[in-house]
Amino acid sequence: MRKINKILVANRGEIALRVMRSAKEMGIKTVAIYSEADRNALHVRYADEAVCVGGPKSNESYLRGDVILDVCKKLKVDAIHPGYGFLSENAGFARMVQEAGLIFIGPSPEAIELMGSKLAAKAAVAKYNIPMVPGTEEAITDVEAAKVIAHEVGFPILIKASAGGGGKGMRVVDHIDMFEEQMKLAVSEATSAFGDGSVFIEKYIGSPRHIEIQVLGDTHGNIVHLFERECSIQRRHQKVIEEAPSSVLTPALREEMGRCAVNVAKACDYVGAGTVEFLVDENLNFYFLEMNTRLQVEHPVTEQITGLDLVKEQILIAEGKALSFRQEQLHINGHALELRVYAEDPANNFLPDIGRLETYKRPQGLGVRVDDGFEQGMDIPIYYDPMIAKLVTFGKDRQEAIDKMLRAIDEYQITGIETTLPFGKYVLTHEAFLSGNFDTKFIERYFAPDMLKLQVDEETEQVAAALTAILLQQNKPNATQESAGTISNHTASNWRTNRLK
Ligand code: MV4
Repeated sequence: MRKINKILVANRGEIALRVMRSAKEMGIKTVAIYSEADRNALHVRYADEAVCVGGPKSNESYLRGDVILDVCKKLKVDAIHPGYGFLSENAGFARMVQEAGLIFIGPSPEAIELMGSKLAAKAAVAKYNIPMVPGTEEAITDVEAAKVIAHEVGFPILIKASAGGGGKGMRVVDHIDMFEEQMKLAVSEATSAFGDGSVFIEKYIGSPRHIEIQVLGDTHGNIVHLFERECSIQRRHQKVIEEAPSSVLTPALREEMGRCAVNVAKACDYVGAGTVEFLVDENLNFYFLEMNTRLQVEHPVTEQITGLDLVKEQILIAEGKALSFRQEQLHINGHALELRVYAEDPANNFLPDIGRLETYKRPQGLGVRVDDGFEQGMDIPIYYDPMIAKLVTFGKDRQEAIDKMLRAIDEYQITGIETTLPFGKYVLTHEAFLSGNFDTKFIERYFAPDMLKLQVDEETEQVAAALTAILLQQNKPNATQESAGTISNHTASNWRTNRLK
């Protein structure tokens, strides 16, 4: 047991703020680090102390583990929270933190390392009888031997990089004739991206859902799961909308996947908050993919349905405390959605759109949570992830969460840059999303940029119809100016905000 009095947050933006808020509630002092591009950032102002650690580029600042450790020594920091991205899944950094006598708020370097290799992860969990996609258990090196295996597995197959993430080094092969060429491409892509050319084969699951399970493990060997998040709405391996719970899991399947996730965590003696990723096919067969050894971007949806503060739990675990609840005490309450608001232009192939937030007004009200790191007038720096905010809604059921999200999107006012808000509205009103019957191919299948134009056209049409009605009303001899004026004001203001999106 080791009391934490001061935490350095080795991150920026919304997640740095998110972590500091929980620390503050626990009476823990906070230290921010920042780059030259983030001098005026909110996380810098929020922290009790803040130190500039270098230039705007990540590898000059947020990735400088050595500089960060120096700051910790100078400011007598007890623990480092890495957030997500940057150093969060760097086993070498976690080890350096430990060796400096500090607490890394996360799993052991060994667990990070093990789960960083997909092949090692699959081998480690194999003894727990976890369902996995059929394929090779080891890296393939010999093309002819690999072809034999590909035949056994059956085409189409997927060649994956063991060190991979975010779909890099992944190749679908439909026919044996293409195998050798695709394998060579996968190996060279993996070598240049990860410095490790190990690849393996899996049966290709054509239109899977991506469902992940949140787990928490303490240093006393207790591990629980906090149910699932449905993350199938993705674009080029970047999640766009997440929700909890999933509309397809039955209580029995949820329990089974939860038990598997807990076993995956056991297989690497997992400590802290982690996420076990599964693919789920159209017959609701599920397969373990990999484990993410960090707090994830989309953790708020789990917080909303469980009532737990995941950052607080991480900190308590890091202090050596035992989990204060057992699996049987955890229940799903209500439904939560998260829309990631990116500074990208959905009408222009999601091109990153940098610039100043000329107008920035957050939606508010019951069941709406905005995790962000910006204020009106700030510039979005070009050096980092273009996510502006996570818009989270929570309702008694899925429909209420959707209604709140649509209301919140309309209320959100952002000008100066294009955002993915209109794209979110498109998805949230799409029949496939509403029915719950969708998978990772949703965007590919249903979205083209001109659909947003249609959406705007529809709104414009509605406004035109309303204006016509008002004009007709005004022309009626007994209509009062006042009532017509009220309608017109309301309509005009809606028209303006809708146009801004
Ligand atoms: C797969 C798959 C189909 N079959 N594995 C993509 C990133 C990496 N985490 C795993 N990924 C996939 N693995 C087999 N055997 C399809 C994907 C995949 C995907 C997975 C989750 C969410 C979105 C995705 C988009 C394209 C492909």
